[in-house]
Amino acid sequence: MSPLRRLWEYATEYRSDAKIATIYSFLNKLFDLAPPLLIGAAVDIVVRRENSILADFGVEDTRTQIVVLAVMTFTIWGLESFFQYVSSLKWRNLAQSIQHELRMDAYGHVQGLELSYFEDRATGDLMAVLNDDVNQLERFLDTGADDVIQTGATVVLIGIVFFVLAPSVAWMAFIPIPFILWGSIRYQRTLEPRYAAVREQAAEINSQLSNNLGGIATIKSFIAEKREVARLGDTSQRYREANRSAIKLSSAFSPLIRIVILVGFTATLVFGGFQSLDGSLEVGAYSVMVFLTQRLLWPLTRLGQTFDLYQRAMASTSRVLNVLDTEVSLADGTVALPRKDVDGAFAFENVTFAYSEGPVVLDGLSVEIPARKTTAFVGSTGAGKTTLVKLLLRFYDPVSGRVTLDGRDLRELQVNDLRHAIGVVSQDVFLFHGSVRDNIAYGKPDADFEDIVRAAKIAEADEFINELADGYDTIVGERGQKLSGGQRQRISIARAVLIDPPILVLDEATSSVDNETEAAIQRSFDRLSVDRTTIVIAHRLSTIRYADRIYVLDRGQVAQQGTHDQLADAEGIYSGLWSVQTGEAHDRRPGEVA
Ligand code: TTP
Ligand code: MG
Repeated sequence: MSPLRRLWEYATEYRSDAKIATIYSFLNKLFDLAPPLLIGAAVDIVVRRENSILADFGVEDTRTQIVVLAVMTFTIWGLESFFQYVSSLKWRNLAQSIQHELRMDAYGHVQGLELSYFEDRATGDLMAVLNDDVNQLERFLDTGADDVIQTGATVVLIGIVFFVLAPSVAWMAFIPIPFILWGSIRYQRTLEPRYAAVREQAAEINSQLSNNLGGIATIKSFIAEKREVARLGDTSQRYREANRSAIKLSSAFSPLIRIVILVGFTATLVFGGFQSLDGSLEVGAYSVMVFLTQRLLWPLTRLGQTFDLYQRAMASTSRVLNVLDTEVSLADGTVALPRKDVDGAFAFENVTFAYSEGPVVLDGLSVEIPARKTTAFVGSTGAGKTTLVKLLLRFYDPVSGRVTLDGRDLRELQVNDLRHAIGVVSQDVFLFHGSVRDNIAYGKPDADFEDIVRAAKIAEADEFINELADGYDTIVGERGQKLSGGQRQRISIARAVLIDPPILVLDEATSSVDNETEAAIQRSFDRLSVDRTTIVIAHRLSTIRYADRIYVLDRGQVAQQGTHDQLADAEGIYSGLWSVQTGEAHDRRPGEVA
């Protein structure tokens, strides 16, 4: 389906507006083409006096005829201006509305897509679609659509006048039109892939820019500035080349059209002239024809620009509509789970999972996470601990096996209810640009200030927040970059605490704070985790020492499980880790003295 068709199918609400705008454009052209006829009528009055066309309508007196004509002229030109105004108003507002709608729809849709979609696509690329590509549409709808309709109207209206005036020569003026139409369609087909390539390169630049600006500190610290400039240079060069190839073609259009038009124009001039000389064509009709041929054919030269706008807009529209057509592959469940009914017992039953095409991360994992208890996961880096959390939140579905909450498969539950029940402090803390207070209240925007402070106290964050320049109103910067790692982490703990969820997940929640602060946070958690399902992931075993049950993960499987005391005494990974962390095991080199 052509992008325009797709857009039409999409913009159901705006179809009537588009139709009205089309009518306005048509009327605008109708009144715009009237002046030559009015001039003709004026000449007619002066030459034929009491026998003029107006006299046929019953206006006998020549002076009155002139006045009537003047009133008509005034009205018609007035109407032309009026319809020019309303058509421009309608088209431009239509452009704004469709653009707004499309942007909101596309963003809403993208937000609803599952996480894996975002992992496979560069953020900058998506940004280009949601911003640049949506905006391209405006350019075409603003003026292009109006142009196309007015050109079409010109051809039809002048055609009618011509065939009424002088059918014997009229066809000559129309000779170029089939060629122009044929050429335009060919031209569009060739141009389409070229503009698609341009948009792709534009997105590429966008994603590179957003990536680089996000990683500016890394670029600087590895003195990679020159390399990055060169890399961007390459991308920009490709964009330029893609555009060049489109420009080469699009610039040739107008001149070619002009030549075809010239043929039609000259034919009318010559053959009309011959007929006129022979006396078979009225001199007046001949001059009107030559004059109108200009008005008929000239606007067609503008088609080049219009098609150019059109192609650019359609290349972008396709990209936006493609995003809108991306289907959500994680289907939402139907069973509601109000927060108050959540018990909080999770179970992984023989779960196997891999990220898209990647290697197996969880390999037939079976784990019980009892309700209202603290369950800990340890294991080497890359063992699949964070992956486990992502499955709990149903960011992904297992490849086989199932994950249940209170005995129900997560796939049955309404995903919003599920996530509403879980508070997560994730390993990669993300703060939004805004105040400390807004960041803590992110999961509960209507929270009272006292509750925010209480949550901050539990997270051992209140003290440092009060020392910030504007306290709770301090702006944290993009991604919270104006705060230290440990500060960010504590804000994200406060954020999870504030929503007071029945299930709390702490993935390396205290890994960036000092031991003393960690111990203080730990004491808060000990109070918090009473009667709450708490899942703790930590490398520092002191953090999970008092968990009710500890699972040791190794290569996507449970290697060991038990309490700290049981595991510390048993032979295995855990006791090994424990002795390293408590300093009982030393990896000494030969000859080294203890
Ligand atoms: P994680 O589950 O993130 O490992 P982890 O949380 O146990 O490790 P850490 O202690 O360092 O936090 O990743 C498990 C594997 O999955 C790892 O090999 C990387 C891979 N992986 C992907 O392939 N795609 C992804 O999007 C993620 C997050 C991980
Ligand atoms: Mg992890």
